[in-house]
Amino acid sequence: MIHVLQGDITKVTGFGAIVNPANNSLLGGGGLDGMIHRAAGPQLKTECRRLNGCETGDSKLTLGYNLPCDFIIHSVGPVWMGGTAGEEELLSSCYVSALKIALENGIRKIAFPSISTGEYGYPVDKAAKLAIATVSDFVAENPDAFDDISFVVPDDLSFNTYSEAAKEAAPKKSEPKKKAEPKKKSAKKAKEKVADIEPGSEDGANETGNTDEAAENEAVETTSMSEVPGIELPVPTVSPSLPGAPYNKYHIDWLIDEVANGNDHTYVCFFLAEKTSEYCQLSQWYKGKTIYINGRKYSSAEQYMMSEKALLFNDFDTYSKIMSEEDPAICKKLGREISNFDEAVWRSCNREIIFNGNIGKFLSDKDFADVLLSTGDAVLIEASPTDDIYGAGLSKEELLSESGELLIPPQNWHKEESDFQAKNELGFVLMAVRDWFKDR
Ligand code: AR6
Repeated sequence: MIHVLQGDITKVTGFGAIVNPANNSLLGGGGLDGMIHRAAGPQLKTECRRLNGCETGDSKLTLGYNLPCDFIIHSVGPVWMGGTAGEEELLSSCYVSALKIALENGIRKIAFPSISTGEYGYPVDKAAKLAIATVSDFVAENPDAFDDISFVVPDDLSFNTYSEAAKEAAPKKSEPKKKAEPKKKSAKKAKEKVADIEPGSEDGANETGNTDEAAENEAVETTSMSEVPGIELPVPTVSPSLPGAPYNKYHIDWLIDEVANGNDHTYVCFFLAEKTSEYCQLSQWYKGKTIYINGRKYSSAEQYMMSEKALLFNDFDTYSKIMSEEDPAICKKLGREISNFDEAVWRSCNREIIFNGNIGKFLSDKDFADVLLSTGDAVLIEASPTDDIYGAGLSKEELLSESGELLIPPQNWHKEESDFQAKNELGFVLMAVRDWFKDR
């Protein structure tokens, strides 16, 4: 379960998340932080800008972008001041907060660096003992939550120091088992990981592991086989890309080509907070009349979307919480807590789900449909300065006047890989929904 590897953490494969030893701004820096930002690409900084920094001892989550992992957990360690400024509590809190985030997001394999022992000057031997003890305690309290927690360190000295600390912390064979016996499902998973996974081995990394833990998992496997409940639904894999599907008709490249080819368009910008505009009804968070889809009632398109997101990953507990929650902001938050969540699967399905939800929304209520149809052939741009959404890849300055009013496009549309958010998924999908209504 707990391993120490020697190598470059930006290159390890097989982990759901790596941890970045960041600073309070979360906007990148020197050391490993800088390396992680360079390897992940500029979209990481764009996402980090929206996080409003991070307190020392705390952690925040982003996507992994070009790194081989799905997520990055950014954790801000303390600067070593001699040990009397609460450094121990703060460093321990980095590991706990990072593991909590992993737990909440169903991330089962995490690679940690040695937080604070570079630029921040924390002595490696003290940091290693504390890191291993903190992680071991957290794992003991959450025995089913993780498959692999590895410390990835670059040099011999830290490899030996962490390996020694891991050996000292490992339970002796004669000690009684601390762990409550887990349910069969997780016991099986644990065994698979022990048998199959050698993170970092492609990079020729050294590895040392807690083999008592492996023996314990084997034992649990054989004793709890008979507790298997009924069927288990498969978690979906990425669905095929369907370029002909109606919801894929409009996208940023289409818009850029239209402008380049001189095809004229008018534009409608919408966002929820602009209550004086009837277009605020196009927002997913708008709560108007009840929406009916397949015999179920929803109070907003967001509630439909988040409930489908939970169903996609067979998380029925979160599904029922979302279905009994009227506040779209809380629905969205619950949607971030779905277990077994896989970003790539979600990205491959969410346009279809937004499309279906909005067909349902506009079929449920004529006022909604009239507002959508009143936009004619305009290009629809979701632009919500209060949520940092600036439409199809616009910067804040391009979309907001100095007095805070929305400016009407077109400006320079930026590609997805630019520094600006360039998705406008809702705007483009709503255009496809509008086509569907027009064709009826
Ligand atoms: N893989 C694994 N570990 C590495 C790698 C690598 N590729 N490269 C370095 N390390 P540091 P801090 C080790 O300084 O002390 C930044 O400017 C390195 O040997 O990156 O928490 C931030 O923006 C060291 O043991 O992080 C902050 O301002 C450990 O990673 C500040 O540094 C952490 O070194 C954070 O300082």
